[in-house]
Amino acid sequence: MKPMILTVAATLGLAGAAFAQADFTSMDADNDGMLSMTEMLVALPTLTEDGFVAMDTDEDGMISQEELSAAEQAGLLPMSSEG
Ligand SMILES: [Ca+2]
Ligand SMILES: [Ca+2]
Repeated sequence: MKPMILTVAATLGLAGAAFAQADFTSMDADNDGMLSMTEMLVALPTLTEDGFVAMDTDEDGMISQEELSAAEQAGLLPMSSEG
């Protein structure tokens, strides 16, 4: 999955940024600008560790807004049925 995600992230640009902004801000409970697995699970109770790792394209253990946006565009988020 990772090569595909990286391609999406590289080609996405800012296309999904506006959409992801609201979700990201609301999900970032401690406002540190990054989403932890715990924070992701609040919004996405069905998220698995594998799913989290798949989103974490730079493997720093946290999801950035760019990573969330890329995951959204790649259809990795359980909540991304539309939009
Ligand atoms: Ca956070
Ligand atoms: Ca990351």
